[in-house]
Amino acid sequence: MRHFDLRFLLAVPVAVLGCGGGDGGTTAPTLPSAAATVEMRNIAFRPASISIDKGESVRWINRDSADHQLGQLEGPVSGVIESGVIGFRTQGSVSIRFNEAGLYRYRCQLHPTVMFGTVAVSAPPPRDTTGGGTYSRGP
Ligand SMILES: [Cu+2]
Repeated sequence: MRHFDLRFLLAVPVAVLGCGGGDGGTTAPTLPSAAATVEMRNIAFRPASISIDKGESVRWINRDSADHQLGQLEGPVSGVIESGVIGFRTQGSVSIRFNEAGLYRYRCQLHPTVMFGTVAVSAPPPRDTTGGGTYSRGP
């Protein structure tokens, strides 16, 4: 499985990440557990729309009988997902972490007119720092 951090993805040339070619390195990357999984089935993303919290990851896995490839990502942080072809024979998968809240649209590069979806990334509610919900006014 390949993993992309969206912020990192945009900070470096995507071509460099795109030709990594697997996790053959000596240090295994620690991947955050995916908050949501999107299956690719019957030339569609299922579910086509998902919601996660900011900082969480989405994992796309190919359970189809055709190859797919994540392409353009449109949203608060836009970019090209160099997922490469996500092969169905190996049930390939790609994971992306979303560090900015907002609505992202994406599509399959191989089936761009029929295969698309959205990821809604919500920011966590502000933490209550008043200590139990009480507060005091200043003078
Ligand atoms: Cu596709």
